[in-house]
Amino acid sequence: MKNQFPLNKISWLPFCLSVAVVLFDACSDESFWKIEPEADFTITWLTPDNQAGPPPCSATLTNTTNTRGLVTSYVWTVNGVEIATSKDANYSFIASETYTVRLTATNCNTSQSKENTVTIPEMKVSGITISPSDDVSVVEGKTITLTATVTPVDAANKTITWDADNTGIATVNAQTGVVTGVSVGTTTIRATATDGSGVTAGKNVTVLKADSEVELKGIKMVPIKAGTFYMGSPSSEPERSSNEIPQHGVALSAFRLSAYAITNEQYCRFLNDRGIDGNGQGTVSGFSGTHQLIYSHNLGANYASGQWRPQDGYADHPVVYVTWYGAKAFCEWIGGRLPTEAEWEYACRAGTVTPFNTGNNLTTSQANYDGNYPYNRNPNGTYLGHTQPVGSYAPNAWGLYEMHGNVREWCGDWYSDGYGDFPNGAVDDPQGPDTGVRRVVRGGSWGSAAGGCRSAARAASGPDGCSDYQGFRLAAAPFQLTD
Ligand SMILES: [Ca+2]
Repeated sequence: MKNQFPLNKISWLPFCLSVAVVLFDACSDESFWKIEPEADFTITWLTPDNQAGPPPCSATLTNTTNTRGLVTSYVWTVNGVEIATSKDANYSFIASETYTVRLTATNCNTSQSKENTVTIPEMKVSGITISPSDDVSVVEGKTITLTATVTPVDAANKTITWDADNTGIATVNAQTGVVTGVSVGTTTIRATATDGSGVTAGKNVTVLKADSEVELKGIKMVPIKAGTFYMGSPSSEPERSSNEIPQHGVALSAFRLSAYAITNEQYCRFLNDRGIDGNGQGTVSGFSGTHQLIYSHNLGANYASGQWRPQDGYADHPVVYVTWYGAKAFCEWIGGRLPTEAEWEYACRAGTVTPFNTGNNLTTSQANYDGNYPYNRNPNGTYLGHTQPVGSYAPNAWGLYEMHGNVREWCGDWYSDGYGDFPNGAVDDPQGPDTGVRRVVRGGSWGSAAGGCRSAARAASGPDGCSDYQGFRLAAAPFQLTD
């Protein structure tokens, strides 16, 4: 084409200015600013599987816009709110919802945008913890409630469902976690999250046979759970004694305790099995020589014709005239031991903190003691003057009978006016003093005033001592399937 601009002096100046503008203002030339093909970006999730996870979920937003053209600015928005003006960006999505992520690239007066939607899923359960944390046992026909705690606490759906591995052994309510023992055995009870996370946790539950699996060679034993309590009496307790202080915290391991005091019939089985003759003497482990175990008595056991027999009509009464040595020897013969003083008080209280496990008073319809001496100016009751059959009175909350009254009961510990060498703080499984003269007896008897039957009331007797108001009950290790 012929040049239409004459190269004269007049036309040179505007021409040069025009060239200068073209050279230094890229926006005037489409070939510079065109962004091809379009604004674009990728999202990289900072999760192990590079998938959008539960909140907070972080991502790197990487700009992939074709930058062949000259881009003058980038603007990132999430749900319309600007989050960055850099080429690339990072963002943390903090809610379970759908977000719109938008990148706008601008050159001069032209903008191009790219939009992506991302959905952040709900926070799911990542762990389940079942309590109680220890292995659990339940007696046939009885129930125990399991509870499940899920993590994280922010999980959108914390609902779990329960199921049992073997419903012939135990069933469980799918919603409440209440387990019912069906038949003897062990099965796994599971808690499973219902949010699709697949998280599950299991707990072994052992079902015990009612009144027989937990028993020890024919003696009904009550499983006592591990726990803590305050031993001794508070200063506000009427008729308390100075040997019940200081009140102190005690933590105990699980054990078993016989539901009743050992009876004449049970004790005679031991005497005859051991071949103890009419002098009532025998050996006791840990002590040299022979010791008096028992004396014949008209409320207890009698020796005649080469056999020990309960007094007629007293087979199911607590054995009496039994010494501490005799009580210890029986417990070892049958595979158990005497309770410690702390175990005895813990079991007597059965979770109560009142003077009696019946509350603030003990009536003679609740226990066998001398009703002429009621507690704390309450009305008089009856006085029966001798033992009653075991199980004559209602049990405490843990199923133990006649912890108060009937016969007072030997414990394994030596007695001291304080609680031995107990520190002021809480103590674990205390065993009492290392040495002493007398052994602890607890719970009062048919001959006691009500105040002497209190849960905290302490008495003592020489290990050779015996009387018609003194017996014992059996303690043993926690239930094991190998028993
Ligand atoms: Ca008793």
